Amino acid sequence: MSKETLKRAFADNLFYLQGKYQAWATPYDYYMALAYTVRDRLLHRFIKTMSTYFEQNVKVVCYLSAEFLMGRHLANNLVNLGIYEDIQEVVASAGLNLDDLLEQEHDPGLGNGGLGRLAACFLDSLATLEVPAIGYGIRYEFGIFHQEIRDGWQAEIPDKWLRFGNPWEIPHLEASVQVKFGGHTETYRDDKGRKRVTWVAERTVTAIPYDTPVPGYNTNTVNPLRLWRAEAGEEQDFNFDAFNAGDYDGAVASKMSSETISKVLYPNDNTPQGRQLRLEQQYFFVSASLQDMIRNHLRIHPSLENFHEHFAVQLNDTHPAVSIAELMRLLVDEHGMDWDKAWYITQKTFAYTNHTLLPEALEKWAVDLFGSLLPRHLEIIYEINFRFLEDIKTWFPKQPELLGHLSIIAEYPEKSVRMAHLACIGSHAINGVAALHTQLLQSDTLKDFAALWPEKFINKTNGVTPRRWILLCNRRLANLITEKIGGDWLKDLSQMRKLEAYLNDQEFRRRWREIKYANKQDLAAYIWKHNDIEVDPNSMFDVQVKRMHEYKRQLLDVLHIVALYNRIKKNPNVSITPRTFIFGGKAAPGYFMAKLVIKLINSVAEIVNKDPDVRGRLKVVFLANFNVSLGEKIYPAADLSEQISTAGKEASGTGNMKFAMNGAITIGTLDGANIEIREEAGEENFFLFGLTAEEVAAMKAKSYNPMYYYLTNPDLKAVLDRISSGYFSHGNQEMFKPLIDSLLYDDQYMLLADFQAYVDCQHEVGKAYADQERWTTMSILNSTRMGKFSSDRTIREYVTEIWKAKPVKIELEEYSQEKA
Ligand code: B1H
Repeated sequence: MSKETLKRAFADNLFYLQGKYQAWATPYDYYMALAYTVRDRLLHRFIKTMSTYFEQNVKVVCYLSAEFLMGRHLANNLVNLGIYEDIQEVVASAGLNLDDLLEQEHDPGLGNGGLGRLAACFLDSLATLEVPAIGYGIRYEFGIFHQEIRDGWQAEIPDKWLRFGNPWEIPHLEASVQVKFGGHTETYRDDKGRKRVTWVAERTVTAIPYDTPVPGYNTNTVNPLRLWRAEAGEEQDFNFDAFNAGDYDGAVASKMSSETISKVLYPNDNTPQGRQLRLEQQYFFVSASLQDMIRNHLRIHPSLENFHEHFAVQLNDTHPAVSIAELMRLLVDEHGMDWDKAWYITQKTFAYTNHTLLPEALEKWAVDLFGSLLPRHLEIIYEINFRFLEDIKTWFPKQPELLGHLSIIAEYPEKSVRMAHLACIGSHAINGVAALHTQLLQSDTLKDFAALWPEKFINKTNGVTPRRWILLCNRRLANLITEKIGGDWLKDLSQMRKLEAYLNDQEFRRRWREIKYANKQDLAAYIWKHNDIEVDPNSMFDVQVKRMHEYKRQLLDVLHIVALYNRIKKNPNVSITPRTFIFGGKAAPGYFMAKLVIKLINSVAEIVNKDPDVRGRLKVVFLANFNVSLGEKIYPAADLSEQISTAGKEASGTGNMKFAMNGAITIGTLDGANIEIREEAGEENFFLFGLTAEEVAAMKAKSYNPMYYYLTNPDLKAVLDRISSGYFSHGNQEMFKPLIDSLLYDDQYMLLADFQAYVDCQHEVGKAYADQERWTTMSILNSTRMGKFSSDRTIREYVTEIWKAKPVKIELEEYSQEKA
């Protein structure tokens, strides 16, 4: 790939695709021209990858997920193709700045948070490890809303990410499939006299695939992310009868309603929306994806009997769990297979990842709703359940209570389909996403299934891709690492340990600190531009960025800020380590308490930031619209990573890993992957506080009384009283009352029980930061010891232990080598 060729292609694309001369081109035109230039280089590898898979008849991993939070593509593609520096020069020779062009790309937000971003990191690792894989999901027309802060409150703006075109996707109308909904079932006898069922649907929707190439780092592999868009089935395209009768909008009404299926991502993280449209979305992409697999399989195989030897299908939470009933329907009803054989294939095909222990987050569908939308699937689920419970009766004749515990159908409070039960029964492997989470699944959430099939349960601790989360977002650090230990760490993150040889090298330590400082200066400039707040890069950047949720306890962080503020107000000369508190995160639009916490953060910021007594020692900043690209600016600039969920509530967390890789030190509870991060970093390099999951459960069991802490801890009382007094709300004592009341009278997430331990631990953090030598050592060791949390490690485990797939080398021919 010569620079001359790239330069020529860049200029040609501006002219032929954007239709512009240089003189008239906008930065967006240049971005598009560059994107097409890069896309052309990806396509050779993409097509070769597909044909190799086909010719070699390999086993393909299919990752089914309602969310793929990919983040911007351009910089990632440059990095993975190894042409970042060349393109930087090409762009500079046109008098442009690459960073400016990269900022033009709309961040595709087809996910809520960690679950969607995990799917994206996995695709990066799969391609990097040269594993044949395809991501299947939904091409939402509107992704996660854009968040603005107005008068301190969150406002939601629709995310029109496709408005200016998307150069990264390729639609394949010729590969469309039909997806049915509603109607009823009928039985008949086939030519051999066997009883069969057919589903007479009420309506059909066309699913059109859009493929986005996903390149591996430094490999020729480019795997597809295949996202489905819903279009009205042909018969619904246009109702001429209605049209001719003068009913113009009626003529397109059913078309519009079919097309709402892929219209918008539900913006709830960790809380399911029990709406019919959500179930329609789930079935829509599941059915389209399975039909796609079957069609591909039958191109090379005479039958579906070996389907499970060629497809490993991973269910990213229960959102695609209706897959199990759909594959049964396709095999039995559409392809005439016996039930038992079909069931064997189905169980061998699927594996299920659970991502949450929160009971309210486990998906359940009312049987009536389910049956009216998917009548045949409800029958199939009843049949699966009947056969399963018959087995249970024979195996455990003396434990009739097991039937109710294990049944796919819940009877109370309303008759519903428990999707996690369906997923467990229909899969050969069930995994949690961190060691503690898997343990709690086995001892609590799914304990009856774990007792039944202990061998199905397996832990797969999450990971994140070091390409995006170090190389792309922190080039300064990446260059230093590569200078010292060479570039192999990008494919084997455990090599970062080699850097520990420089731990006592003064020059290295100085550069380590300089890099963090420079990253903090960049973030300070961003904050100045977007929030009009001046922050000091010498202060500790204390950061909590993640979705807003009560269990994540952003409110505990605020209580600490107010505690520090109270100390300053009592004695303005008190010595405290200067800190900049940085928050970011979206609240689900209907989640009142989460939105009120955003308002509180902004209200505290308003008072604290301008109080002369504070003298700049505390600054509070809420950064609007936290997303992947804002994360790329924040993680490299953080000193302290806040991972303070109530123990037992955060399944894993993945932001915790991104912070630590970039040299931030964690203050955290023994929750999710924090436990393993602490194990790897060393306990002396981690600030631990708070109740353990076991203690939380024990305290709850003994009836927890938050009021006790309020009445016995004067500092805590002063904090809550200051908020209640209206001090941060222009005298309005009602504004934050719901938050204070929830703490005093319920405190489901035990903030008050952990308050003092948190404040004390933060005091230790402040002392450690004041000792810059100590802090530097801790920072280096956090970063060098995160090898375990590369998603490459996670994916290797899935590949060998669950999917049983093999890497495949993609060879490029002469021609494509050259054009590439
Ligand atoms: C996680 C979700 C989630 N767990 C329902 N569950 C959703 C549930 O739209 N919905 O209905 C959306 C998302 N997300 C997160 O998964 C966990 O909270 C994190 O702890 C974990 O790191 C992440 C990836 O495993």
